Amino acid sequence: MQRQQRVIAINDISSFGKCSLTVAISILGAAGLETCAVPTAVLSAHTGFKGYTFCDLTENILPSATHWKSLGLEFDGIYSGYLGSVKQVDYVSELMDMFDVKIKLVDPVMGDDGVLYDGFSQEYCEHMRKLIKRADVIVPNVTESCLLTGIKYKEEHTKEYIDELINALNEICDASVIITGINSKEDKITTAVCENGKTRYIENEKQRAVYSGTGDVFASTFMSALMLGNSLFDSAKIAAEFVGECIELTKTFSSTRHYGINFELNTKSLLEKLKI
Ligand code: PXL
Repeated sequence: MQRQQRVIAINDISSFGKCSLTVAISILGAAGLETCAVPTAVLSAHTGFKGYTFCDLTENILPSATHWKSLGLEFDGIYSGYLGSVKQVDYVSELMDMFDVKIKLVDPVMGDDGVLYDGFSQEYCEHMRKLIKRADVIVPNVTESCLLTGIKYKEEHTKEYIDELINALNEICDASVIITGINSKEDKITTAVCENGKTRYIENEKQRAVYSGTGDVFASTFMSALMLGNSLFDSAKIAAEFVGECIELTKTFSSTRHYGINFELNTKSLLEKLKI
C-alpha cells in the first residue's frame, strides 16, 4: 500500500508578510506533499516590520518530534528555515538526527543584502554552521554564505567570489550547495548549484524589485520539486523560475517590499512546472 510523502517543515508562522510556514505549507501542499509543521515561533508579522509580536515555541520542537516517534510515524523529508534562537538551532540538529529521511534541507535563514536579520548574532551563525553538517542540501543566499564561512560580504558577486564561497561551504559540510540571489550580471540574477564538487549556474531575468520571503518561496518550491523526484539542478531551475515569475506578477500589484510576493496567484504555473 502506498503512502503519501511527508515533510517535516520547521519554520516560524509570520501571520503577515508571506514567508516561512505560510509559504511552506501552501507550496508543499500544492505539490501533494503532507506537511507536518513544527512552528518555531508565532509572529504578528515578520521581523522586517517594526513592533512585531513574538511568541516563542522553542520548547515545543523536541516534544513534537518525540511524540511522532512514539506514534511510529515515518517521514520522507525535513526542511528547516527560520529558527528564532541558538537553542532552537541545537534542537533542530537533534530532531534531524531522530529521523531517517530521503532529503534534509537546511535554509540557513540569517540575513540578506550583507546584513543579519533583526535578533540574530554571531553566536547564532556558529550554531548554524553545526546544523548544516546534518543537511543533504543547503540553500543560503550570498549574505548567509558569508555569515557561515566568515568571508566578507561584497556587493559585486564575481564568479571567483562565488567559487570561494562554495569551496568554503564545502569545507564546512558535505551538503550540496545552492547559492541564491547572485548579482553577477547587469540584467540577470544567478543561482549556483554545486553537487559532488561540480558547480553549474542558472540565470534568470533580473526583476529589479525586492520583496521579502522570496528565499522561502524558493526553498519550498525547490524542496517540493526534489521530493517529487526531480534532480537537484532541475529543482533549483524550477524554483528560480517560479520565484522570478511571482516577482514579475507582484510588481503589477500595489505592494511593498515587506508584504512579500503573490505566489498564491501563480499556483497554476507552479503545478505545470512540477508536472502535476
Ligand atoms: O523570510 C525569512 C524570514 C522568515 N521568518 C521571519 C523573518 C524572516 C526575514 O526577515 O523575519 C520571522
